[in-house]
Amino acid sequence: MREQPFHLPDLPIMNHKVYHLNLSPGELAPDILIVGDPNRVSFIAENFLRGVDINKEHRGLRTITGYTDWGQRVSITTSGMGTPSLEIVLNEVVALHEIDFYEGKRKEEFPTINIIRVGTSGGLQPDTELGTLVITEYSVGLDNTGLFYDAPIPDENCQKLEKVVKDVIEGAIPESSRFKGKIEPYASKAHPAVVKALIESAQENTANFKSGITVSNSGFFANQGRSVSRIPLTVPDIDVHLSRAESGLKDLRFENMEMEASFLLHFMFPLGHRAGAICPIIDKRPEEKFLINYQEKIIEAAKVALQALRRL
Ligand code: R1P
Repeated sequence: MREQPFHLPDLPIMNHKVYHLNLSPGELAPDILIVGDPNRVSFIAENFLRGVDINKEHRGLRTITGYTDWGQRVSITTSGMGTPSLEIVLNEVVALHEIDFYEGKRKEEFPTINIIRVGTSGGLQPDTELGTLVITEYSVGLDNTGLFYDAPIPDENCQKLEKVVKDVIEGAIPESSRFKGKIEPYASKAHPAVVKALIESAQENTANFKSGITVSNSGFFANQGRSVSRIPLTVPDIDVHLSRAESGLKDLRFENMEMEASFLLHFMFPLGHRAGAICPIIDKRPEEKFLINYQEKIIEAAKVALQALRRL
């Protein structure tokens, strides 16, 4: 990968804190859970962290740092909803570890960041039950945030996935649409060590889980096939088309849809940091099934993710 030089003025730092997360280096551990909802940060911390010494919030982005029962320092932080917000958070997460704020340059040595998304998602496969924890092996982004980071393609499976999803999307867009040909999927890969740690941890906890491919959408409604406004959808029934598509990857299906995994993996993988995602399925719209109270599932996913961080 061609390396881009670091320009200090590009990183907003105020009083030795990154602007959006409002954190100084040392306040964020290199082992991190990242969640969409700021209230989920407190909820998981209350259930799993002791000796909390950092609890900060700015612009809806809460971060709590403390210790697990086995004495591992872990931070839980917020992505907000969608890849544009996540892009801000991840740049600051990486800068907090890689940049020397006093010298104003990148450190020669920095720790490897392990970061696992604990999110919620919609199910795509009829035979995957509501409440199943989906461990992402690959993600396909239908957002365009990732397209602005020219990272090399991680492997040939990603190449296959980009083609499969492009064909599915194009096949579903009506000929008359002005956006035909304009949605450009990008595929990204979870770090294999994180996938392995999540699977082992899920097995140990006898969690109901599956590993699979996560589709990350750039929005919640039309982008995921929900028709609520009066405007026609560019890709009608996108969820149905994806659920029926063959991924072309052995044993892996398009299991779930959410809004962050694509960019998380796309951004962290080329930097040599390790990222993954575990998201319970909380709705299956074709069957009109919803998990109203999914907090129990969040606890289950967070426990699996924290124990995965222990293995890394
Ligand atoms: C939409 O309601 C949000 O929920 C899902 C989507 O990815 C999106 O962020 O994840 P979280 O529950 O982690 O926010």
